[in-house]
Amino acid sequence: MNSEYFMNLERQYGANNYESLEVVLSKGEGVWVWNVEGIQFMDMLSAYSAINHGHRHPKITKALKDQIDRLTLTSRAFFNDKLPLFTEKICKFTGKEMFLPMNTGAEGVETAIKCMRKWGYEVKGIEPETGEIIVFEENFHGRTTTIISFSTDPGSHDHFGPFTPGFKIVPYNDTEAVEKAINDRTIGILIEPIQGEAGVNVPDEGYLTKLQKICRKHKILFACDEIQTGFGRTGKRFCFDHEGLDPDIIIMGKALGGGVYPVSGVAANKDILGLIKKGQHGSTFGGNPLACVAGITAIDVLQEEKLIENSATQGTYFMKLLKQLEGNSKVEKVRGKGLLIGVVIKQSAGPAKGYVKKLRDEGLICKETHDTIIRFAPPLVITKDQIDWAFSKIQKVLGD
Ligand code: IF1
Repeated sequence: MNSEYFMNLERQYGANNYESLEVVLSKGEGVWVWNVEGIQFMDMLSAYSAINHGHRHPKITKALKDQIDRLTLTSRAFFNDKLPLFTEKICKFTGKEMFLPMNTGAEGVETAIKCMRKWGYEVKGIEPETGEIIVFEENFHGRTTTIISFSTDPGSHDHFGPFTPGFKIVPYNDTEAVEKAINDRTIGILIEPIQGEAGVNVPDEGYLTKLQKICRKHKILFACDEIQTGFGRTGKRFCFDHEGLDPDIIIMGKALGGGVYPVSGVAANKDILGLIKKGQHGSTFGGNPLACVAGITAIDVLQEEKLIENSATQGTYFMKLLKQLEGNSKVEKVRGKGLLIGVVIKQSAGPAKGYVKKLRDEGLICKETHDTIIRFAPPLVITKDQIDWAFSKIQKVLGD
């Protein structure tokens, strides 16, 4: 059974909601993956930053195997002996007082939206069910019906209505637009510190600081979606750390699961998260012992192996190499932070997808976003030698 067989089988029985790159993976280790024919590729996508620790990190897989042999799922009808340790771990890691665990990123965002609204009505005194959350053009926060209600991407949004009201969409990287959007029903701001899906859209330095200040001035909440940018991806613990910020709500997911298991959640102080009372929110799988062990070990490995520091070091090095291509016949611009890097392909050089296929043929897999941007986001365990190897392939495909 070769790659063709598997792709055809999926095309026959699977819903067509993806246009996957034609590579059928069956094994992974560290920054490397292998297809069913045994050909090796470097993973430069990391499952959209969920594989920050590399594929099958031995400490993480061991912890999960041990836990699988003890206890996997209890529901929150009962306590288990891992969730308390996980909540403590996250609170110490984030500096927040409370944590609410969920599974997927979208559920984390939904949780944040519910918390923000409750705070808006019960603390800020906005008339119930009328509040507004400010969000940004080209945002990506997930796929639920409420979240796609404020998506500006027609593919994510159109024909999925009726939509959830209560969101005001303003341009990204524009503080005036935010000021103008604020009124007496405004609850807060929900933002990605770097817009991933929009094409690794890095805002101006100081922009997030200004947003936090605006929030404090108007006594509204500042919520950061760190699902893609968190846990070292951008060379800091969270992306907001680049500006020394302290968002009221931190939403995390992806890499929190150590590349194995869906783990997400929201961290905030008691004055916000404490408003969610018994029976008002939850999840069958959220906070299960397996998820908690994944989360605990993911944070331990991040710290023990200094993956955040490595992301900063290798990210700076990789960026310096890639910048050499800027302004050549194919590359318009290179942007990003840490190991979250977007390469903008010139319109005249044709669609990014063609280069993604050529890179795959060279043994490096990545993914385009929109028609013109290639995202490079390798696991944070990547070494300098591996970056050199990757760059030699990238140079071959994107160089003059
Ligand atoms: C797909 C994009 C990345 C996210 C942020 C919440 C979520 C995501 C900032 C939801 C998810 C995904 C989902 C994945 C592709 C990927 C993606 F291209 F679609 F935008 F990473 F850039 N907040 N991002 O980036 O998390 O519910 O998926 O766990 O195929 O939809 P989720």
